[in-house]
Amino acid sequence: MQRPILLDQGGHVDDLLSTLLLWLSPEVELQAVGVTNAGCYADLAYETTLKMATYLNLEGPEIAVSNEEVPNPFPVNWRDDSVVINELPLFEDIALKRRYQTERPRRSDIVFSDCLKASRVPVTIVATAPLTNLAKVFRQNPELEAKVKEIYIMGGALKVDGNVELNETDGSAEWNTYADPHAFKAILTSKIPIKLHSLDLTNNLPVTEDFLSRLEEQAVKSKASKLASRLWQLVSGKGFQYYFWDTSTAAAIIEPSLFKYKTVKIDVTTDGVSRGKVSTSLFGHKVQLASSVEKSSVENLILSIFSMV
Ligand SMILES: [Ca+2]
Repeated sequence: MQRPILLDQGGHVDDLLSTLLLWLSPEVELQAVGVTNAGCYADLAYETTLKMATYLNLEGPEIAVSNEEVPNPFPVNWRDDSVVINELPLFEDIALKRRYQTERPRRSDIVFSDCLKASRVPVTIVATAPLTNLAKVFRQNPELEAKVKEIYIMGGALKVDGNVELNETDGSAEWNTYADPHAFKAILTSKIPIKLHSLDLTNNLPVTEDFLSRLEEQAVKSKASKLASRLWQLVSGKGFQYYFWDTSTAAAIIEPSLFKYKTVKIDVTTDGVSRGKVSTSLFGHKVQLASSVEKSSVENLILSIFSMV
């Protein structure tokens, strides 16, 4: 049986491609996708998500949106990428196609709650964005924690530097945990089992030229590969190193055996210049921290899933 999945994603290239991986994977049933105001403008990234589905003739999950601003918003230049992503020339192909989901979107937290309430089996949640919406779901419906099998979170930096470089911070936090540290803390203190995919691991997973040229080779015969290639090209090679942050987290859900985990106790700093910093703590909360993976196996899995369509 396919494993039911809910995904809350942050609208940037990495998030959009993770959505696609989970959507295309025969191993899982993607039931709902939330688009949140993380590294994007949620309305635009919502539209892009629909365009991807229309372009590839996909069917399946309800796409929801949350327009709520996260407490510590992402940089404007990242969010501005939403415009370019949404205007990808390749989407001009979809003008005459039947649009995916034409009605107005429902709010992410409502859709997630409905899915959890309706599910007869425990559901896996994936968050490649700040946990604002998911924390809201369980604040309003704590009984739904019992319906969650586990949550995979892309976020945090434990033994490595963070990636938030702002004057008012000390550089120890990763963007997803920084954007809403209180929401991260709320999930951490819940009963939901957590698998954490932090920068400690993803720093070893850069999106390389070699990988992109393999993807481009299979793009001749595969529309999903072509779309993925165009999206990664938008963000790679501009003096900025892109990583398989969210896409490797999606790979872990599709093929759990690729990753090794170790149990650690962690906590998060919620206020001050280190807000969003995740550290090990003797009295912290137990999580499974993704600790190792063969880079080539992640790349091969991603290439094989995109090659299917
Ligand atoms: Ca993300």
